[in-house]
Parts: sequence; C-alpha cells; structure tokens
Amino acid sequence: MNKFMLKKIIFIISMMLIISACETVAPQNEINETEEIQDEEFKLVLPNKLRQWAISATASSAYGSIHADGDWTPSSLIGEPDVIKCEDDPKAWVSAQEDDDLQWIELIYDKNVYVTDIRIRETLGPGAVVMIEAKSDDGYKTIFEGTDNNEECLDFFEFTYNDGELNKTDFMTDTIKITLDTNVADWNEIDAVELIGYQRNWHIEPDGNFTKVVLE
Ligand SMILES: [Ca+2]
Ligand SMILES: [Ca+2]
Repeated sequence: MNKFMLKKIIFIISMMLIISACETVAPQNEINETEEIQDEEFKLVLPNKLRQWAISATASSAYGSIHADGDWTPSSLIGEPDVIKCEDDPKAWVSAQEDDDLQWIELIYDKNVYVTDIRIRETLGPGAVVMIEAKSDDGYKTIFEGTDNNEECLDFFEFTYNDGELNKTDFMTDTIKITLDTNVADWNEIDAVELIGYQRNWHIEPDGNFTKVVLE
C-alpha cells in the first residue's frame, strides 16, 4: 500500500468516526432538551397554604372545667404551643378523668380553609386520637378515623389529608373536632392544634401535552 492510499484510508476512517459521533450526540441533545422542557412544565405551582392555631375551643370534658377558662380547660388549647416538657402541665387540655372512654375537643380557627394537614401537639400520654372531623355546611365530615401513631412525648400526631388525587378536602372549614380514646395510658394531654390548608380552591386540568393548576 502506498502512502497516498494509506492517507486516503485514514481520511475515510476519520470521516466515518466523525459522522458516527455526530449521529450519537445529536439525538441525545434532543432528548435532553425535551426532558428539560417536560420537567419545567410538570412543576405544578400550587397556592400557598395557610397555617393557623385555634382561636377558641370547647370540649366534652376537662380536668379544669368545660365552663371556664384557665388551667387544664379547653382554653389551654388556644394559640401556639406553650408546653415545653413532656409532663402534666395546666397549659394543656386534659379530660376530667385519666381514663374516661371517648372524649372530644373542638377547635375554631379564624379563616376557612380546604384542609391539607392537622397537627395535634401531644404533651402527655400520646397516641389517643381516634377520629378527626371537619365541620362543613352539611355538618361534620370525618376526615380521619384510625390509629394515632405518635409514640413520642412530646410530639405531634400529624394528619395529612390524602385522597390520592389533590390531597385536600373539597369543602372549606374553620372548625375541627377531635375524638380521643382517653383509655390510652396516662393522662392524654393536648397542648395545641394547628390547622393547615388552602384559602382558595384549585384544580388541575390538561394544557396541551401538560397539566396546569387552575385557581377557582
Ligand atoms: Ca388515659
Ligand atoms: Ca397550650
């Protein structure tokens, strides 16, 4: 093989490698670009959630009194948490008897919301929550019924509304009723209850190849 032929073969092989490289790179760039666009479009921007502490409270029973404010009464549920240790504290609500079957507390909040989360701060004898209801125009609706899985004192029992779709109630509420099984060990003290949700309703709908959030 002479030098000319050798150079020609090297040139042809080089060109084939370059063409092959271009074919490999080009589609990858296209795919990456498409993925980036999709990622951008699929970030659904949801409205901000409002977080609130109760502004008033009532109960079926209270160690203090259900008819007055003060130590171990429903008024101890109002506002932000103020119990700092896992111990008996008059700044928490507790039922009149240590073990007295089912008892309830009802919390009222300033603003109506479509509920997403409820955080119940348990400051003694955690694990007693068995049901949560939210008051709608049609009366109380049960949004949780089951086992309170909080074993820590002090800590929150955190309920998250999960219907597998938009994960918020389809009605507004400013009133939450919580039923506790006070037969759970120890005095079952609740310090405060936080209500979290959207002040404005929304839904999602198709928008071309993508999906968007639509405020109602
Ligand atoms: Ca108890
Ligand atoms: Ca309190």
